[in-house]
Amino acid sequence: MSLRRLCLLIAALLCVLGLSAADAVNDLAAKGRPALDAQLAKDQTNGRALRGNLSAADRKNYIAAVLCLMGKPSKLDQSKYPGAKTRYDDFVAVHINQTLYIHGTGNFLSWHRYFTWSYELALRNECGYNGTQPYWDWGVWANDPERSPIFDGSDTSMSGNGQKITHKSNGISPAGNGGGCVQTGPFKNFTVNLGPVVPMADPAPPKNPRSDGFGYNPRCLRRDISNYLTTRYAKTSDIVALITNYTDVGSFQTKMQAGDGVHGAGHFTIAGDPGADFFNSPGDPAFWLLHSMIDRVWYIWQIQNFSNRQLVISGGTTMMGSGPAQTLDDLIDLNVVANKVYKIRDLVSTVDGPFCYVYE
Ligand SMILES: *[C@@H]1O[C@H](CO)[C@@H](O)[C@H](O)[C@H]1NC(C)=O
Ligand SMILES: *[C@@H]1O[C@H](CO)[C@@H](O)[C@H](O)[C@H]1NC(C)=O
Ligand SMILES: *[C@@H]1O[C@H](CO)[C@@H](O)[C@H](O)[C@H]1NC(C)=O
Ligand SMILES: *[C@@H]1O[C@H](CO)[C@@H](O)[C@H](O)[C@H]1NC(C)=O
Ligand SMILES: *[C@@H]1O[C@H](CO)[C@@H](O)[C@H](O)[C@H]1NC(C)=O
Ligand SMILES: *[C@@H]1O[C@H](CO)[C@@H](O)[C@H](O)[C@H]1NC(C)=O
Ligand SMILES: [Cu+2]
Repeated sequence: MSLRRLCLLIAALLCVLGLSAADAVNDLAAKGRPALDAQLAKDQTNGRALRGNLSAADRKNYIAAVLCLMGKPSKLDQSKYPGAKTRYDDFVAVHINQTLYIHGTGNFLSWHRYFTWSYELALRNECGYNGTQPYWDWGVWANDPERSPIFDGSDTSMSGNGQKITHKSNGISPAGNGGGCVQTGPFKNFTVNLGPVVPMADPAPPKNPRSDGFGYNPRCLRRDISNYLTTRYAKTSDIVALITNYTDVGSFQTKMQAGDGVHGAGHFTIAGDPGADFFNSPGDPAFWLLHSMIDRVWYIWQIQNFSNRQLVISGGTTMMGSGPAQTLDDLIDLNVVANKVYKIRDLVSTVDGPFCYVYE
């Protein structure tokens, strides 16, 4: 019996809404499932985690765990990272630290998969969460993200848009429907501590006392949600085209991160501060739902041709394009937010290596 992994048996606890919803992205996910299930059977795992839509009760549990993480002390050296006050901030600091080596690079997908999974693990192990990481399917609410269950401002949402203020474009999308402080929902009192590093929001947030962004700079969470980008680049048809048009990982990950790709569309739909700051974006608690969807899109792309889309790598090791090519043996080190350093090759399958989850 394989004891390589000990997966949590929590599948039955999750209430996945709208599972049979007629949606072309879900159809692709279903089409790839037999290959994934065959791999699961081979591994003799004793359970699997389902990432999916959460019921209202599960959303509240998820939110409570996130607030718990935001209330726990940082594990980072406070002399080097004085702005990292909380355990939540530790994740933000690790992302700021590695930003130039994890975007537009060969490790973009695997790095963020491990990062999001480590966050989910922290919610479970450090804050007693018994569910899985939910995702924000951009396509489902492309016409009106503000009224999606993610951003409707209710107590089961990730809080709503920022207060409407007069402001200018962030350079990627025109001024949206908010721009000011988030004043609804569970994260209305949340304090952003780190950054900014490269703020694109207007008006600009106050400068960080340190040039590396690791100084203490408490301020409100701001968002500037609108449907400008989701209606252009992150509709269900856009997601389907991304999954079906690109057959090699290089062109797939490049399109995903392009100016008209789903990754930027997701980030700049949240926008604001820290949402519109490439380095600091995990400081918005909706980041994790966005990156879980990035991970889901990669997963659906992978299972369209399961055996040929795991151990493949393309791209360089720095955002600016310099440096050697990325290899599957390069390491991913998340410092204090994960306790193990993995090779990329161990992080490419959601049902091998440390992972054992499927998307529903
Ligand atoms: C998630 O829930 C929404 C609303 O119930 C539904 O429209 C959507 O299709 C669901 N998505 C998945 C992947 O089940
Ligand atoms: C930032 O990266 C450096 C170099 O890899 C490392 O020594 C340091 O521990 C990292 N800090 C964080 C917060 O991850
Ligand atoms: C999951 O956690 C929530 C909140 O602590 C609790 O109400 C629920 O009973 C737990 N479910 C299980 C099956 O342990
Ligand atoms: C926000 O903070 C105020 C003042 O400290 C408090 O009264 C209120 O309950 C808090 N709201 C939430 C949602 O935490
Ligand atoms: C996908 O391919 C179709 C047909 O060739 C094309 O019209 C569409 O623009 C492509 N979409 C993307 C996202 O590349
Ligand atoms: C899967 O990928 C292999 C190698 O690139 C290719 O030869 C094969 O046609 C693909 N199969 C499908 C179903 O796309
Ligand atoms: Cu990132």
